Amino acid sequence: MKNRIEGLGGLADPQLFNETLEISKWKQETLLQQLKMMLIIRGAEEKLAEGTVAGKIKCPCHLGIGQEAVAVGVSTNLRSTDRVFGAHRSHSHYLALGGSVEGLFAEVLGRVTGCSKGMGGSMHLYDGARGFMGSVPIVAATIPLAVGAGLAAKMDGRGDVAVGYFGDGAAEEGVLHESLNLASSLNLPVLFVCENNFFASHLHIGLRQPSDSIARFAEAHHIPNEVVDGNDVVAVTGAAARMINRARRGEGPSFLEAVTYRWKGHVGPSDDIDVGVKRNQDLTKWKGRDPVRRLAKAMQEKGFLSAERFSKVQEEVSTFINAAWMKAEQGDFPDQAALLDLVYFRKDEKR
Ligand SMILES: Cc1ncc(C[n+]2csc(CCOP(=O)(O)OP(=O)(O)O)c2C)c(N)n1
Repeated sequence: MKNRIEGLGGLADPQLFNETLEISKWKQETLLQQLKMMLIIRGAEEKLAEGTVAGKIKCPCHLGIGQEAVAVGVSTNLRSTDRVFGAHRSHSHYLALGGSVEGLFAEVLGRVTGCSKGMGGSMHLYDGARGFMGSVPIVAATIPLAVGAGLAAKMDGRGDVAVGYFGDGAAEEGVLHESLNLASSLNLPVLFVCENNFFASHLHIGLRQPSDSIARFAEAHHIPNEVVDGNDVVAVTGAAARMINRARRGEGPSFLEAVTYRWKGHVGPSDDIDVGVKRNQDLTKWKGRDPVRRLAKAMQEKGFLSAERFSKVQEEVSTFINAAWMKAEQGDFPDQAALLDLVYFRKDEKR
């Protein structure tokens, strides 16, 4: 197509940016926590894939396997009084803030013990105590909610920030542009995080846009922005730290474009090789940019993590995930009355 530019350059090429991470400036303890969290997110999503294949999960699950570094890098810089909003692919956003794995599993299994009392499923996760104010599958709908939370945080004056996660597809909704405009005009403490995984459902960005870069929209609204390798947890952590610190200091919104890729199809456990012209070859190449492997390798090379310790961590995570699944399966289903009691808000009711 005429006029098409490749704004992301090398970041869009999975044969590049797959080297070992540069971790020398980072604390071993933080890196180990990040590695564990990425393993938990991946393990939990693999369990969800299994549960779907086994017919135990009835709700649609949008898996973000391959994209773990984004939520983990951003969340490393957040505190529980910050306000975070996700979308339809938000298991990682909820878990990286410390959301309960059992609560996630119980939710997708429709049990009362779920994080949304079994009424929401995979796309309506919530953990207010940890600052996860919810995910909503109406594409781009949570972006203005994050801006509203940013306005509230500014009025409260405690240095809290609001974060809105969304995909490259959501950037095609007008509300993103209205949200960027308002956040910029009112100088609100909002971090816009775009996980650019190139696809909106089944359509590649090359078939939808004249450029594969999303941060260009932030430029138009005079919002400082960075484009990073979204499969490098250290790069994401560093960029998010700069942006969140600016927001806490009252210096307004920022826009982080994290370039990544999802290993699974748009929804459910299959690879969806049918989704785009080159996904078949690209998927294999993108697995070379695996965020978990790259961090583990860097830690091993620096002597921060022995092969034995890594196996032990993987084993611990796997035991933890299996136990959470078994417990979640034991939860009760909600009463039928809950359909009306929990889905509609009644002002006069205590919850
Ligand atoms: C307003 C609205 N339009 C369309 C859809 C159907 N839909 C669900 S996800 C999706 C694609 C979203 O792509 P992106 O924002 O890039 O997120 P990703 O799935 O890549 O994580 C679409 C079109 C929807 N849920 N809401």
